[in-house]
Amino acid sequence: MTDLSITANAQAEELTDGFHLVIDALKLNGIDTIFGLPGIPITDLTRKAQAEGMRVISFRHEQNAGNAAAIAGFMTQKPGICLTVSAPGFLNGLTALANATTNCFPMILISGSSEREIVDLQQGDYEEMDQLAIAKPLCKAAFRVLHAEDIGVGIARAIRAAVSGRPGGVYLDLPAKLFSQTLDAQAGRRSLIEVVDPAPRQIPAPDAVQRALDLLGSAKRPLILLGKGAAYAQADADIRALVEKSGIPYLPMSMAKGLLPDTHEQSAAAARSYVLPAADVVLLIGARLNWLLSHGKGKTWGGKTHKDWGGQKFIQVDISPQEADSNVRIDAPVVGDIGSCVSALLAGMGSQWAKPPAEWLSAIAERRDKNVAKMAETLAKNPSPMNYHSALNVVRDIVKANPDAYLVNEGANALDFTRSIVDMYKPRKRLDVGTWGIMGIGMGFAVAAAVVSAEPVIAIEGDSAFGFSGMEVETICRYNLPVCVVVFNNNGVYRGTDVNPSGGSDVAPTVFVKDARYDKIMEAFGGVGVHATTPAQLRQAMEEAIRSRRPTLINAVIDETAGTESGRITSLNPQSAKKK
Ligand SMILES: Cc1ncc(C[n+]2csc(CCOP(=O)(O)OP(=O)(O)O)c2C)c(N)n1
Ligand SMILES: [Mg+2]
Repeated sequence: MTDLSITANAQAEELTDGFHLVIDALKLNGIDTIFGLPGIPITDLTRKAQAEGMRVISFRHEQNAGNAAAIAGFMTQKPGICLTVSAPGFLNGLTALANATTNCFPMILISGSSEREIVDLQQGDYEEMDQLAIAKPLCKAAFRVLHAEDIGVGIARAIRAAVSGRPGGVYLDLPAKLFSQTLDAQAGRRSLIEVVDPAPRQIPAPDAVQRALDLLGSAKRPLILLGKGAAYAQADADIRALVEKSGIPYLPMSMAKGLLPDTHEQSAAAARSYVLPAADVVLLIGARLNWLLSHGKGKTWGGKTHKDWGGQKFIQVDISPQEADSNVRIDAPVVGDIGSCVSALLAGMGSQWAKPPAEWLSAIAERRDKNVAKMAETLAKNPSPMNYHSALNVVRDIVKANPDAYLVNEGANALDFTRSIVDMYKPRKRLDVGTWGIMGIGMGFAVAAAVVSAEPVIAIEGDSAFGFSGMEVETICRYNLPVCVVVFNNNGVYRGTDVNPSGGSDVAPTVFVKDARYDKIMEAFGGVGVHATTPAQLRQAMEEAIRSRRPTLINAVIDETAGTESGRITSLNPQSAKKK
């Protein structure tokens, strides 16, 4: 070796570059997984991240990678990372970023982008797009890094923005040129930031806590509503203690199911339509009064018309001070992180807290028992073809026997029936369409749940819902994930029975190919495909899937007449004033 080459080697060792700084910054902050899809300019970033020991999960479409990142964020309280190429890849990931923000899931969409000078002069670069400007209104925060020495700050800001306060989606724009910029290795290391306390606790004000307790204590018919925010908080023991110490009946929102086991004696889920209008004081914990709760007013709450106040007083525990009064008056806002608020409420309740009046509890129990008995009768039927109930009776048993399994769920009827029939037993196990009722989360969520937890995943999918992310069964097979997809195949969107009103040869807009065999898609990639037309076949296939942990897709044939338009939310469909 000549002296010259020794010097060159020594120099090479002392340099780092944009690629490595991004990876080092993520790793320094405990982020060990990237969900993404390679291409210019981030292909080498995916390779180098894998080489540096990160888990890089490659998808077939960025929206699914984005959904995976978002739900990984929900599960772990760390921002899930989605990595995409510029313009089209970025846009494909953007739906997931916006959905994450709406649902308060922490994620960071990192997209490569084209040459700033060319993009800004609109000179027609490869995949030219002003991505930062487009992302800004759709997420919680958006940043761009132009110099390698700022990567550490960029990643730190993105992490803080994603997880602090109300969590959400963050966009991080990394122009192609950044990756090959070099920096002295030591200076590079010094430029990185290990974020201290990224989601600081926010302690509620004592007077706000007292106001809430005074109101709650005065209630004759109190009710607790647990939202997704309560599930996210990972304050499971305190939340359970609060519910049990207060003796107050509670309702879990969809993704809060399992925070306490759905079979808990204080659950009022089976008497929902009774308790909402009848309650006089409602304690909202990490639940927003949006459309999913009929905006806290109207007939659901005992109001006379759809905008009428039902007369309830509300206590709202939320991380965001702006949430109160969004729809109706909040009499006692408690602002802080859910964990701190719940423990403050719990401490303030002391040891003498009086349980709610017995009439209230027995009125709920009576309705609940009646509805549960009615449901048991329906579930026990065995019609041919299968309907939602007979198929979900099986899923209900399988989830009961495997409480650690994740349940991913999307569709309309396939969603609503699953939510009401399948009990959950542990926190954060139910992952679904969330605030928007968005289709397409299925396979992204399933992949992330399996990758993050290594637990089995059951995905109950409407046949339409499945189509939005169905190609990811290849991803499930490629990574050999313990995912059991059950497609509830009723030949279409809501039902398979619509006919073309014009009499033309096209089928109706809601109808798919009849008797499709979705199980064959899984077989194409080496997984297990099962065609199930009876509950017994469905049960056997699901049991085997859980036991074997092999990627499985069960095509569960459901009566095509069984569903209703939009499932439980038929009333949201606008009606034409014109008769034909
Ligand atoms: C991204 C997106 N596109 C469209 C919709 C409208 N939509 C709501 S549910 C649904 C599919 C319902 O059919 P399926 O999944 O087969 O469930 P089923 O009711 O038939 O059980 C659609 C298309 C949506 N919610 N999200
Ligand atoms: Mg369907």
